[in-house]
Amino acid sequence: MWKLHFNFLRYQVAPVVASCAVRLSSSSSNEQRFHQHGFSWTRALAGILAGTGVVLACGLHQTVQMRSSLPVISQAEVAKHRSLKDGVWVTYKGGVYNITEFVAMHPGGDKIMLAAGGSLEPFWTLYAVHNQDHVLEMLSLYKIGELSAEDLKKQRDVKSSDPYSSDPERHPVLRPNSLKPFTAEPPPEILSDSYITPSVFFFKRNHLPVPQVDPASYRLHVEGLPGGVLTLSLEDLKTRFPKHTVTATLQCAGNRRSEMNKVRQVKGLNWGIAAIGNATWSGAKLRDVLLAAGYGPDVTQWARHVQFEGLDKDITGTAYGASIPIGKAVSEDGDVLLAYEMNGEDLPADHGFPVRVVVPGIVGARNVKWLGKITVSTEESSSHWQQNDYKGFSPGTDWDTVDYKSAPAIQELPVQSAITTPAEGTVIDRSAEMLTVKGYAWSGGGREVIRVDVSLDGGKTWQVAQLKSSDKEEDPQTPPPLGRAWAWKLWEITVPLPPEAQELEIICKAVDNSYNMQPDTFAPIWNLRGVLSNAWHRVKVKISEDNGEE
Ligand SMILES: Nc1nc2c(c(=O)[nH]1)N[C@H]1C(S)=C(S)[C@@H](COP(=O)(O)O)O[C@H]1N2
Ligand SMILES: [Mo]
Repeated sequence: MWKLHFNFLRYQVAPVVASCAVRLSSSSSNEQRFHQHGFSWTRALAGILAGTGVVLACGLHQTVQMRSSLPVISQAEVAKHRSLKDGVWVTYKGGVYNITEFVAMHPGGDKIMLAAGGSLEPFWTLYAVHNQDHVLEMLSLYKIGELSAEDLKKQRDVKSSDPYSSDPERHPVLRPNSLKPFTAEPPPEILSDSYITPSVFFFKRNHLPVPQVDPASYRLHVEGLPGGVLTLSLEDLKTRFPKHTVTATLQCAGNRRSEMNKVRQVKGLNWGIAAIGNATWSGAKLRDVLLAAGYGPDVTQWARHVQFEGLDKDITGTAYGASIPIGKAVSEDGDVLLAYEMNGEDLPADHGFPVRVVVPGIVGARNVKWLGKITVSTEESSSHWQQNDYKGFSPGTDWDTVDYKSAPAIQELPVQSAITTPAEGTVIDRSAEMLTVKGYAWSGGGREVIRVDVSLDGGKTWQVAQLKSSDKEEDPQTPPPLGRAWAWKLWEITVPLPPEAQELEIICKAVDNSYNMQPDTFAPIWNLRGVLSNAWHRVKVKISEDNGEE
């Protein structure tokens, strides 16, 4: 007989915030005991075994007494164990694991049942991003045998079980934050090379494998309106509705998280300053499609939100989802698009082919890609990403106290700017005499950036940068209508190198037309998920005196 004592100290992170202690007893032929011994495992295990796909952090305490030799087990035998009654067995990298106890005790552990009697790999690749070692260590507790060599070979032949295997090629210059799912940003200086960010360089933020959508059989479903369900093909979307083009900046809620992370650790991808881009988007107006689906003045009496669902799904069939307020969706000035083109071409696979929502002025997360369904509702999207992520909290809120229900979902983003060149640590030759600083500036909600201030001396003195709304030398662009400034401004300033200085601390800060400004430091805006990270951007460079050019 053996006993397991698991002490789940806490479930730290979204989507579940709860505390529980689980005591579990089970039996097997070996007498083994698992004692308390500091060992914590996080995201990946919970993602795989509890199937939530997101972060749970638990403290698990154990001492493992390894078995000396384990029996060889066939896949046919493993396949007989796919229920709590018969036991739940899975294979991973040639090992056979009896995870019955884990499933039995774990609330919400039903999703793991999809792997029962078979291989864990597809689930692993879908969810495991971090702490794989910890997961393996955890799994090792449950190991009961080795998969037969023959069956292992068969498994390896089915490589296509990797749900990411059909993800598109990406430009090698992109700097990945994670590969599966793929998330990446370009080198910052690329952003200021052109007013419109080329699609290949545009940051990519996927939560799941890129779905392969056949444009011919693609259907968009619009639900929740008196007109019944409206189903549109891609052709319908292109021909039945006027085509609109909007230049809009898209920014991830986590852009510049790495700077906030330096104050105190936050959870999330460690984005630099380039999880932002500016593109032209073309498609049908969401407003027009909702009108065709029966939207009328009476609907505003009850409808509050428009929900979107992607065609990218996790192993349980749950799609990526988000919602926006109905007012933004139906307003003539909201400019919300069901876009089928980016920068004049079909949407690239990574950016939502064939159709994505573009919600100008609103956080990236609501700009749902690979759009499959639109639902007009009294409720916000119930998706994890609307309810338990992408929200801001006080610097005093930690994972033990956070209540996701207490904060609204992020929609409009605050004013933002950053220096794209020079890069941190650049050495500038004194003989250059002049220094050019470049960057981007943008604000959410259609608020126009009206000024960018730049300092070379850590904020003691300031100069105003020149703003650009196109790539043309002279900038004859008429300003956007009030409240509809969806696109960023690039800015630059060329200044003489200060004569005495050996080192410069370059700072930029933007002001929007509501006179909102960026905070000077990150500490007061720190939040546990590292979102809304918009403090002054600071870059230190050195000036070298020795040169042969005099
Ligand atoms: N269907 C779907 N839509 C999605 C996402 C996703 O993972 N799936 N990620 C969201 C997030 S968090 C961001 S920041 C943007 C990123 O868009 P991009 O990859 O085109 O830059 O897409 C949003 N829309
Ligand atoms: Mo994002």
